[in-house]
Amino acid sequence: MNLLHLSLLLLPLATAQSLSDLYVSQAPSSPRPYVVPHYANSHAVTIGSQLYRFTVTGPSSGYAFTLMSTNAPSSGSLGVLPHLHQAHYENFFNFKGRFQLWAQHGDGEQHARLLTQGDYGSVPRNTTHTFQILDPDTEMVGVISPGGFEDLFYTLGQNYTSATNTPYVPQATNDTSSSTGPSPNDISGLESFDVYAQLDFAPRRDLANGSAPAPTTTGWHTDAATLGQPGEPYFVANNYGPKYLNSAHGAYQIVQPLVTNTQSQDTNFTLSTIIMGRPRGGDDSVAPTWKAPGAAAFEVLEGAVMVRIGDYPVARLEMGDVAFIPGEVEYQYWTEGAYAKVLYVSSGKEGVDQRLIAGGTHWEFPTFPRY
Ligand code: KMP
Ligand code: CU
Repeated sequence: MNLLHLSLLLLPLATAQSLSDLYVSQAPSSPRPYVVPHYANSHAVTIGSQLYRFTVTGPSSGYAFTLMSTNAPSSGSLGVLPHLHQAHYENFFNFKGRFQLWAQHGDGEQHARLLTQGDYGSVPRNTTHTFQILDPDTEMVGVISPGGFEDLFYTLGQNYTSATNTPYVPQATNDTSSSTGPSPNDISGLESFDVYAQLDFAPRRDLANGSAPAPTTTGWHTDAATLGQPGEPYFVANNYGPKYLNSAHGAYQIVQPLVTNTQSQDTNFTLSTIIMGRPRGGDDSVAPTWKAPGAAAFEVLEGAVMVRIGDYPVARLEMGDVAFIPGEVEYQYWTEGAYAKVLYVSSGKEGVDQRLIAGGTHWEFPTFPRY
């Protein structure tokens, strides 16, 4: 056999991508397909008792968005002093546990909600906000657009790695009164990181049934929610938001938009949850192939999700695992279980969520039909 024949034989082996190349323990330094398992060290830093991990970063997404999580014990004080961002849109999603979120509305009133698992709070640019962690095993998932805001946390925090991948470090706290984040003086010096301290904001404590002000028509965890006006903060309780059923791609999918291009305006991203059922076609069925100009990512919230990205082999993601898909890369996703749910974020206007909504119908339930 001559050299040419030998190299033709070896070529497929040399270019085949392996699952171990897809799986990373931290976000890469430039966009490429990857999967980060839940609680991977992923550039983790601690700020006081809070542990921050960054599964999608500015560099890994081409500065489209940051996807991060904050694991922390309950605290008797605010997780950070009140502040706003002029350039970044912040999204607070409750992955588990409980936290409270405050945001200043343009109507002059301060809005506060107690968020439990699956609840969402939207904090557009120039909106004063703060939060407090309230349960022992709480995980906030943050989506921040555009990407790159994590530089703030790298600067404020202490680098952290763990051999056990514990969610956060168990530590006795005898000082429950101190704020975890920067002091009033220090937070006022963070404007170069797009943090503008708003120390006159006094978080209200008069919540009733998890909400302040008291609801007029749309109660928290009692009535259907709508998304907010552009530029205004709003909250969507788990499964109380708008829903669309799509059955055009071999499986039932229920999309619940949390942010559409109407809300994100020129920060230009969309955020949704997607519930999916098992493909209906049995063995013959092939999950649809998606491709979009913008980067996308999803984090598994419930069940297990199979994903094939580009030329990589199929990966199986469980709760808390994150997949990142660069723009213009083909991918497929489906579940082998009966019911799975993901938090899906897309840069631009042509994400899978928007396409499933466009091809779907209004729907009232977080469950799909029986047949
Ligand atoms: C100091 C800060 C911020 C902070 C923590 C600090 C900040 C900010 C957030 C934040 C936390 C979780 C999220 C999203 C944002 O935390 O500005 O999911 O926005 O110690 O300035
Ligand atoms: Cu903030």
